[in-house]
Amino acid sequence: MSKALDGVRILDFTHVQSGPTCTQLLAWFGADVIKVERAGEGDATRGQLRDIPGADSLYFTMLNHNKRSITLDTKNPKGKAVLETMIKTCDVLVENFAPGALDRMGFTWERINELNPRMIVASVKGFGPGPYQDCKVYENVAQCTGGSASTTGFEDGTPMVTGAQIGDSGTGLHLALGIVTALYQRNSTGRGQKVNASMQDSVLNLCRVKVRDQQRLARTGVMEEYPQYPNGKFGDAVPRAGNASGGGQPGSILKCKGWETDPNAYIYFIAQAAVWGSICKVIGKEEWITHPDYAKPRDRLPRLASIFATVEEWTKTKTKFEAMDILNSFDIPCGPILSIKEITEDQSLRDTGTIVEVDHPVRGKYLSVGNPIKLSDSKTEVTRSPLLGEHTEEVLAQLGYSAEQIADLRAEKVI
Ligand code: CAO
Repeated sequence: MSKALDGVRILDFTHVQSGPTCTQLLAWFGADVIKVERAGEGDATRGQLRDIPGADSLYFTMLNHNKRSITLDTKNPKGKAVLETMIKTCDVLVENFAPGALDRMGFTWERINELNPRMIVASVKGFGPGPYQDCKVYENVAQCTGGSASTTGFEDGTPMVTGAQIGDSGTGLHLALGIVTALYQRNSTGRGQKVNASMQDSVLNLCRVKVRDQQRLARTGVMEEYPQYPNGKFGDAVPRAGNASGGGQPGSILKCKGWETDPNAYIYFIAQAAVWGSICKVIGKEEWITHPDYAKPRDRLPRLASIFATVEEWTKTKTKFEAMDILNSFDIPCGPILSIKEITEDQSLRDTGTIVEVDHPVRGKYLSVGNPIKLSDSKTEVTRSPLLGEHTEEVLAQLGYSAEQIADLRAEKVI
């Protein structure tokens, strides 16, 4: 079966997480992704958080599937010449170096554009133009500067980062969309362009509802679905909302049977207005269906804490899976708190390729998250990440280098 991005060649100059998640997605859609790494060490994540001595870490293997790897010293003049050949023959260059690194290497946008006017140059940076444009950034810095940390956590606690890598993988996703959009536009213009996604911007895009709330707060001084209502105080900025729902339907995390010993025996319960009657029946509070304090969504807002406490008396009598089944049979939206262990053991996620088992020549079999985006005409087959420089000879030969030239480059430690 053909792949959606068959024929697209990517010069993958990415490292760590944000850039590699982007190019991995493009590889899953069929692009030929050639990862350029420094000889000897390669992407720093190959050696980070190692669980098997001498084997590429899971951090690296899980972010670099379906790619080829070449080693190249791009600061050496002969290495630069190889890179120039690659620029001339690739469609997209993706990088997430610290600000200015590509320019310092001699590959400014103008230079790349001169070498290949059709090339798309896609970059992740921590910040867009402005006071912080020159700063290096990692995941949690982006979460803190993009609005996520100040709005996550409990009212009486510190700002909190989330386990979802919204700064890195979130930005990688944004960048991937920018790249395929630029490829599409190139069909009509014939020109490449720059694609920039900053980590702060991407996190903020994911925190869009909090910007909504900031303006609601400024106008009305109160937000009735937040846990601060009706008894707490609102300041002038969007507060941390605990586990309250981010949308128009109130929700909360409630204890289930076994919560005393199992840290994940909880369920997220949404008191959706459309099924209020069913909720009342399930928890044995039929009188709430018509009671003036509970019948309408607005009446319930000042009573949310006590309503959820009452629902919790019911959820505590069920396991999270029993509660899920019963509530869903009444169309009541809810979700058990699944541990990563439970998720990785979930057969249905394996059946769809969202959790995959991959074989690696050094580490053996390991689990990974597959492609979460399913295309019916472009199925993803996850193949292992490349060993450092595994494809150097192969790629250079494709670029027209003879065996002798390749041997010279190796002798001079350029590759
Ligand atoms: N050959 C020769 N030199 C190479 C090379 C190669 N193949 N690949 C990289 N280099 C050089 C770069 O040119 C750079 O050199 P200079 O500093 O002399 O210009 C150097 O390696 C280091 O690059 P870096 O500054 O990007 O790496 P770092 O480890 O110091 O910083 C990071 C890492 C992630 C903080 C930084 O790259 C960054 O801020 N990137 C943008 C934001 C981002 O993507 N962050 C998310 C990372 S995932 O959490």
